[in-house]
Amino acid sequence: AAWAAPELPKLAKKATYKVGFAQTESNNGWRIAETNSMQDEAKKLGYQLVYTDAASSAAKQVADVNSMIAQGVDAIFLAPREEKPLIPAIMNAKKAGITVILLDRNVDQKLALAGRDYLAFIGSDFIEEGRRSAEWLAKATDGKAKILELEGTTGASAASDRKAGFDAAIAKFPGMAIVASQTAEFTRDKGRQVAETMLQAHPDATAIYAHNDDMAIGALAAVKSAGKVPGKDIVIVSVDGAKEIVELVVKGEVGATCECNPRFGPKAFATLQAYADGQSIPPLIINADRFYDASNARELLPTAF
Ligand code: GYE
Repeated sequence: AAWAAPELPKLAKKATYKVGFAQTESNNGWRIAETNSMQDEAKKLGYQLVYTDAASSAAKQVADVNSMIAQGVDAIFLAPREEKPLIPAIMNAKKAGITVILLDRNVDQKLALAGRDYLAFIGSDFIEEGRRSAEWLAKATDGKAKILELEGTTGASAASDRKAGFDAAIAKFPGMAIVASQTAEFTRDKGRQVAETMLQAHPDATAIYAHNDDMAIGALAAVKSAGKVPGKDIVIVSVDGAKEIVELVVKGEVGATCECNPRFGPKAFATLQAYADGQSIPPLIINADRFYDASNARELLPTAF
């Protein structure tokens, strides 16, 4: 088992900090919006930001965090790609006396615990996002749907929890079933490829649930090239709520999307400052997500990321 200090590292009060932000990858709009938000806020506060991009490799992300520790940063913001591989890096930071805040994805709570091994997790309730997507779909289809599911990155909390929440909710509807489910790694390209194969194998599918907007947009292209009419033959629901998909909801090509807001900067840095000020920080800081469908997409579009 990883070595764990009994107490969380303290953070001294300083006028300015050198902080790390260990990003997972930059291959979708959501990630770029998150990075921009973190960089903007650091700049606003006059903090030095050590930014790394793990380029979709958990191993590289571990090395990135270890290098931040070696550089003596005051604190580390980490968006852990997967739930397990980043645990040793989190424990290393704790041992080195560096405050860690996890952003957007969490780690396995049996192996490293928020509030004990790292200060806090800030992000969405992914189980709830899955549940809300399922419940919207149940309403939209009168509880009857043959669903193709595009899963996010295997081992990522955002993927496993969005699946768990969706599964639990559709279990209450005997007319709803997932007929195929496969990872498309949260990317648009794989979303299109996987949806294409699935649509060939299941020409009678009536719905697509994608764990993020990028995969949904890829799937939309696959639906069209299969000669099906999105919104009529196939209803698509996803998670993230990027402007690009909210526009597609307005157009009626995508049914709905559950928001997962990537603008972490202000909250992330405010949490760090509150901790340095001696305030007690809740271990789980959960963002409030909106939900976009035909009833509100046009009105909310200007405020989407
Ligand atoms: O939904 C997806 C991104 O971890 C919440 O990861 C995040 C997810 C987000 O790549 O688009």
